Amino acid sequence: MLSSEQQQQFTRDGYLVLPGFKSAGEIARLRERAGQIVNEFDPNQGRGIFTTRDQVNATDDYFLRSDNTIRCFFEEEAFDADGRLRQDKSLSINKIGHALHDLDPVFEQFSRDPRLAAVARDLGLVEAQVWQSMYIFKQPGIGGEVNWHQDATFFETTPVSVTTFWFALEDATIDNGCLWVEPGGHRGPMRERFVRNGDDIKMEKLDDTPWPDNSTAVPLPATAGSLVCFHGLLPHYSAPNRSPVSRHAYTLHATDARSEYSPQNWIQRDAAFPVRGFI
Ligand SMILES: O=C(O)CCC(=O)C(=O)O
Repeated sequence: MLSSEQQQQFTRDGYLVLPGFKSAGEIARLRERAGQIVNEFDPNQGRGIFTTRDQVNATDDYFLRSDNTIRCFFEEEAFDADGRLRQDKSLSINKIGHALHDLDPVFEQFSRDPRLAAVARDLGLVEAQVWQSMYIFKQPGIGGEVNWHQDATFFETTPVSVTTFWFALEDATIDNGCLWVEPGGHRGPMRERFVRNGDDIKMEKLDDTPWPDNSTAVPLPATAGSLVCFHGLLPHYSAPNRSPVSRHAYTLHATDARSEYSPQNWIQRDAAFPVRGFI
């Protein structure tokens, strides 16, 4: 599926952009289904807000129980001082997570794709296991920043194997909060570990290496339909969306079953709900 040049690029830079990977029809079906899920979501069931600012304190029961279910999270700036939504519910949700790929037939069809399985294999995931899916809205005006992080923080394996598959469902631009990455930054250390013990969550500091700044970070604008793949140690970030247009994206996080998956990762599966690959 990938040329040796693309594979070398991934090894060198820690990421790879594949424009036009998903068709307009596939994207339209996913967007429509996400809209239905939000429409059916009753905010009184849970007012979970998603923020990457002080993520440990923001982690609550609503978040923890979204590990193997489907839940909607509000943008941090969705509510006014009186607790009322500032804009329509459909423009207030930050993301839907985290088991869409296993529990929703439309998301499952999008995520379980032989072409995706081939890309994963070419990137070194010999026995891919897909642990997490997120539909990220990055809403106009209030879309929250995603602070610098590495995905291996959340999906620790020995050796490191987590790989992110990020699909642009709309054009992602500097204005509406596209991804930023540090080319080659995946050769640096893992800085933090998000550790779960039962319902107790901790962020452990592992290394003091600073996060990238403007001198090393580059934006990754991506047209709708693009797939961006990145290495689990690649530092990445996205700015708040202050523009009038949304930036919908869908992400999958997969590890290699040949590596050892930490029993302290926040998402665990068992025989009743086994983790599966891309096909
Ligand atoms: O889409 C974004 O803004 C960030 C996504 C991300 O950090 C991830 O999927 O790991």
